[in-house]
Amino acid sequence: MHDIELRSDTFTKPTEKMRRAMAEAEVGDDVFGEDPTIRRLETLAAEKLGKEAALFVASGTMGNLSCLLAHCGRGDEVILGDQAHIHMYEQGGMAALGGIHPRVLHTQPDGSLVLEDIEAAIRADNQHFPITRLIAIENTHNRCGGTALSVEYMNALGVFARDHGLKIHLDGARIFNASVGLGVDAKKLVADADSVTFCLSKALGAPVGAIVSGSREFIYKAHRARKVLGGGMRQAGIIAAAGVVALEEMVDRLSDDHANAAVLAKGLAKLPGIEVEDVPVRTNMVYFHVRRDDISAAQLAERMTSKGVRMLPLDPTRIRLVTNYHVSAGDIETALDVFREILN
Ligand code: TLP
Repeated sequence: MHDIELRSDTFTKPTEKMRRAMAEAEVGDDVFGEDPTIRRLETLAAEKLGKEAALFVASGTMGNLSCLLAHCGRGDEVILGDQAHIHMYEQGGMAALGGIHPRVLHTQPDGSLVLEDIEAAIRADNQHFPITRLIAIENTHNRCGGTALSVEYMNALGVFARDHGLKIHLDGARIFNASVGLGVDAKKLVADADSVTFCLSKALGAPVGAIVSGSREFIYKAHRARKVLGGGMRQAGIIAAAGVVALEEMVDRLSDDHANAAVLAKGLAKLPGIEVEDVPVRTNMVYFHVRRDDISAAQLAERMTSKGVRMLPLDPTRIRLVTNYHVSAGDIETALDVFREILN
């Protein structure tokens, strides 16, 4: 039996078609703006999101930080959630490298921030305070179980931000999971965001890379930020080629991952001492708690791994599972059999 990899969708490997496209990619020096494959990827990505322009970056983290640096100067403030990936897992890059001050609010279980909470956090014009510039939001929301924020919420946030003279950055690492999960065009989900990052190297299966998108003027600034972060890459069309295939061929199939996650959640919920976290919109993640005296989350993960099913324990009781391109419906049944064997 092959290992069933449920730790993350970042483990996905490039498809045969991606590898072929990479081998055959036309390339040039992208720092001179002369890599045709990167240009093609950026044009395609901007079109998919209904934005004027896009920029290929090395990773989601680089994309988010390039955007924050483009929106904010030193001493400016960003309002974001305490469960946001940018806050939890990006080394505080905005503060470390940009002198940007985070204003952290409670993330709601559905991944949203309450507009009244944001309003209360906006700084008055006073020499003692930083200047509030930006709201950062995440969709799908990783630590909130991969659930998706709705178009209605994003629209309301957009109206609110414009009323208060603030910009919105969307960490849309998995924005196409949100779009497929909600059954709405990604364009609608990002229409109110001034900048968006999404990842090619997660559920979409490309080996490397992410995209930043926004207005032409914004992308000009993000491009400068990418350069100072060391992200000016030369013949990177060789990796962008896989990104083109990811966007053209790997979006619609995300519904398979979501269906597999739903089956997994349902099966797990039947096991003794297992509490599956409910989410408003199930995409490709399942978070659950091990509430038993005889086995901890780490021990369960270890025993599952020894039987070929890999998962990510996050704290003493909580485990994350992420369905992905390499996990079939049959694999889900196999994984559930192994869970039953260990827990029943
Ligand atoms: N998330 C990864 C790792 O942090 C563990 C994962 O496995 O989920 N935004 C969101 C919402 C993300 O989930 C991630 C990565 C990023 C940004 C950062 O992307 P990379 O890893 O490309 O820098």
